Amino acid sequence: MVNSKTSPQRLALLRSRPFASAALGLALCALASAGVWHFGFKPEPEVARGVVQGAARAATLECPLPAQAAPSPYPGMVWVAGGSFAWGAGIYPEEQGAGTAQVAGFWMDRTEVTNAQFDEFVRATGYVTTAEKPVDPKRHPGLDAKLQRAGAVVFRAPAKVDGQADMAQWWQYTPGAYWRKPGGPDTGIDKRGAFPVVAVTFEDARAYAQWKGRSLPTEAQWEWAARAGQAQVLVDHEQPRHANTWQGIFPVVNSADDGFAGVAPVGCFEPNALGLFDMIGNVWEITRDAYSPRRHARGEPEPGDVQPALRGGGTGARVIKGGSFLCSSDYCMRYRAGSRQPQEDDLGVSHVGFRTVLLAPGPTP
Ligand SMILES: [Ca+2]
Repeated sequence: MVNSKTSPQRLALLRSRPFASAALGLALCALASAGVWHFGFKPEPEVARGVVQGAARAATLECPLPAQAAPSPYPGMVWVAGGSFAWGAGIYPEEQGAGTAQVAGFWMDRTEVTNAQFDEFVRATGYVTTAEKPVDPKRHPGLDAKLQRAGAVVFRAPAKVDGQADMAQWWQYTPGAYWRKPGGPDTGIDKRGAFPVVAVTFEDARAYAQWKGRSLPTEAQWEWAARAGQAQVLVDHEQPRHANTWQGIFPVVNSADDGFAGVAPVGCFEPNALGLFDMIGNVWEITRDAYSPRRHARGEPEPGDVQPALRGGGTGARVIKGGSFLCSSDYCMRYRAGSRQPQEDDLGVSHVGFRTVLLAPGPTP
């Protein structure tokens, strides 16, 4: 982002190691956009413990999905008819409009990919995710040895915060965290098969999609699907009532008025007009598009438009969409179809997941 508060030093704090790329910090810094900060609040016990995956009050472990409104030749996917729309949401600089995007029709998962679905993939292929492998020193030269350990970035709600400058107060690089242990070595996903898989990277998501014979959505496909056919620039930035976001004072008080302090199982909120669940909130979703601060309707950024930090020795970054359970009205209003953030390609985070798309003929009338 695209935010004056972002600096390599702060990013280093986030991952507790020197960043070779600014991307993750940019992504997480989403959360640092503004804020009204209040100190000394005593959070709910669930929050103080740092809920990563779980409900605030009762343990909602699954939300049964309704039958699909229309028969689908691809179970679990819905048809998104093609169209064109004006880019832009206009809250943050990187969201500004850039002309018109045209999207051909495609099929899309109606939910985020779940732990159970990802487990099928891993069991079938033996795939090992990025977070399970030590960091490649060639991709992150000069990295402290202890920080080359396999792991992922985990959100932990602090009991209190001392200013907003240090995001390491709630983001911690956690060795041993990966999709089966998304909060760290002492956590797990037992009984959480219906939750979206998190702590996966672009490479992991792409591997899953390829295994399914599918692909990851482009930013345009994703945004068009989240808009559910609204072609005009979206200006509304009200916090949605029917999505898993953060209610309260980020990051210390989460009233969880929507029922969830952490990640929710997929499909717990009303779907959009196309029948797609959780496009807004819950977890950010990885797209196939390389990130640049400016939008491009056709996907890949133009050569001169990639951030210098993302070229050369650093890793790439992809656009992620839709916000997460951490988006709040006082801090990160990214619970919108037009929101976008960069996410480092080789770093898993506890609030980032994905869904897949399929290019195939549409339903027969
Ligand atoms: Ca919530």
